[in-house]
Amino acid sequence: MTTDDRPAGDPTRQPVPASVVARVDAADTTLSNPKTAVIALGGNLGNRLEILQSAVDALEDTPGVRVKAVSPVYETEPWGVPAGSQPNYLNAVILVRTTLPPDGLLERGHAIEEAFHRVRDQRWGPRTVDVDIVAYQGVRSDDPVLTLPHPRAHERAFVLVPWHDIEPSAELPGHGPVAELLAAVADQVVVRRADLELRLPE
Ligand code: PH2
Ligand code: MG
Ligand code: MG
Repeated sequence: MTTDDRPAGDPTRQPVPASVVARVDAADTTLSNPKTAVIALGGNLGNRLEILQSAVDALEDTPGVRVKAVSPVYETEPWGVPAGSQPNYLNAVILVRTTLPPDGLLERGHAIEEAFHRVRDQRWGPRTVDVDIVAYQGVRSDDPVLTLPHPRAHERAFVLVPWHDIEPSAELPGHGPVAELLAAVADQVVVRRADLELRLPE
């Protein structure tokens, strides 16, 4: 990059410190090098479909995020909690291309959850919307704030089934092809709701 766009004789021309040049160059590289991320959406309170669609739209409205694919919508039995203790979920998976780093994408997901008054008073409690980063390119990280890929994605039909619909060749880093993981979750109840559809934003 150039350090200053003013001509050489211009008295207002300033040298730009090398550290600043390096930072701007790094940002340039990220901007021209978007990554693919897989995001799982789910909710079991309120107008579930409308809220999922609003979450999709809010992600699309995020600078540096483009929604590339939305899966069919599934009605799913709550996983990880006693049967009958919570309403059923609607779940879907979307693919995005993004220039945001994983933590930036996570932050945006949390902001969307907050916009829908998601309450976090109980682990796996009922919620209006949950925005989970399932995978971010091939990244593997055991950071407890954002573990990648999502540590429970491989055992959840409500993630694997819709993901497989929109990316049949998908691989879950560390676990292998999604198509092969499906067999192990075949006992979980996920029902495709052909009458409910998410729109891919324009
Ligand atoms: N999310 C959970 C816990 N259990 N069950 C279903 N069916 N769908 C979910 O999205 C879900 C869940 C925690 O994030
Ligand atoms: Mg979750
Ligand atoms: Mg979550």
